Amino acid sequence: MDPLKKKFKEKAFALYTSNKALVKEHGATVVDQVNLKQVFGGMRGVKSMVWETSQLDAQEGIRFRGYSIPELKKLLPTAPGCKEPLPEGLFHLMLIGELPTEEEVNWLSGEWQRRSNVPKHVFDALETLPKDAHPMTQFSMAILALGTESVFNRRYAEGLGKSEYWDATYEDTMNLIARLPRVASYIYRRTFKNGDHIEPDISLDWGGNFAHMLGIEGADFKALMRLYLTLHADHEGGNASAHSTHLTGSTLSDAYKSLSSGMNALAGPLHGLANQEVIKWVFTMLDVLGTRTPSKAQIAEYVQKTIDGGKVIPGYGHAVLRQPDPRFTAQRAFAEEYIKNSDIINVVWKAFDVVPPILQGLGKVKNPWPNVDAHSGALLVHYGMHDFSFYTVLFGVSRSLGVLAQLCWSRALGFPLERPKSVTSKWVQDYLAKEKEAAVKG
Ligand code: HAX
Repeated sequence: MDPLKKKFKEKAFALYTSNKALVKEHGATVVDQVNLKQVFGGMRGVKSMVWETSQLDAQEGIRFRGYSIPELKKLLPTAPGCKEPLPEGLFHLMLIGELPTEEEVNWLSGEWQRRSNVPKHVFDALETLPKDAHPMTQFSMAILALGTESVFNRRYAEGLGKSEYWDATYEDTMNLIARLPRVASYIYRRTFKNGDHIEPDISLDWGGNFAHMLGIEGADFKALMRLYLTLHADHEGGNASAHSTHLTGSTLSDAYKSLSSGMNALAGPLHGLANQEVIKWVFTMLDVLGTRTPSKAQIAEYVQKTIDGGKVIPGYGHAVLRQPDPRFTAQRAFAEEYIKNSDIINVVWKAFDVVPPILQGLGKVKNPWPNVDAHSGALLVHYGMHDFSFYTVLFGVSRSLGVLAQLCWSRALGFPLERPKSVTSKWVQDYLAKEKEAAVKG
């Protein structure tokens, strides 16, 4: 058994045992109540699932196993000569709840390299799609095609016992994460670079090798990819990509089908596709205004025009957060440190000053601040990646780290099939009528 799996097994067994006792003793304790607004309003804030790898605070933002992003930037191991954290380190932290040593992170980089071979039929399957199929469609399909290798499915068919589900899921998780950079860069190069593919560099770490295979060389882009893949990895369990992965996984569907579900949710413009929409919105604005260096007043006017057209301002707002997203702040700090004077980044920074007061003025937007997607496109454009429709794939490669680490936990903790109760509008009307009648009767 590999050292990471061995540690996971110890931790998971301990938590499984203590959770069983906890639910036995306190199973009837009420931890939340649901009102009608939440029933009709996308279940905002309803505490109804367990997610071990990270937790979101509305004011403070995300904490991964208790660590904030600024803390992780200091504490996670880095690649030689690079200041940004290695995403391998965050995966280790999310999976077993401990900060990794440099040795442990190097082991993980090597392990993912060892497992990274993508079967030929996955590339063949991608080649059946037209080149202009959206990269997220290609990505989701490629993940399903990788699933022919599922260890869980093979062992389940052979009669795998419940107590071993986590073991096979760990194997699928490690294989799948290891293979995603190769698959994603293949999609990028076939769609945007005439199928001129780049072989992996096995001397590099997971994120560095991904940057290399995308074909954007230079230490700074590798640093950006390591940071990007760390920042987008997890955002607790209720967001649409995490929840879709979790829900599908709860049927004992394998890690590949579960992640593919999550990626389909990420591909919506209210979620991960917002990173593509932000940069499209910015460039359309620059075209309409006829300048690459608009004033704040010009941006404000365009923001108002977008809202008047019945559209949202992409990259702003959040279902849970009520402050600027620390993932936005971390990307801004990266730009301040690595990039001197970029027109496109200046536009994003001006928008940061202009958009929130306008959204606040609408009186209905609960969070007028930028989210994770407001900044990432400008950084990618700066380093020469102008292919906006690929951006959500980058997000997806990163998101695999959190949702698959959690899938291992869900299996280890024996989480059951998810099955909340739904009601009809008629049921709600009848329920309210009965309540009224009961109140009248006293
Ligand atoms: N621009 C204009 N109006 C906005 C807005 C924005 N950025 N954000 C919210 N609103 C509007 C909503 O559309 C809603 O209007 P109606 O009542 O007329 O329907 C009202 O304000 C209340 O919405 P809310 O409660 O503040 O926000 P929700 O929890 O319903 O939705 C969203 C959260 C992220 C979907 C929303 O803020 C939005 O559409 N933002 C723009 C898209 C975006 O950036 N998505 C990415 C979010 C982060 C993420 O998941 N990344 O992957």
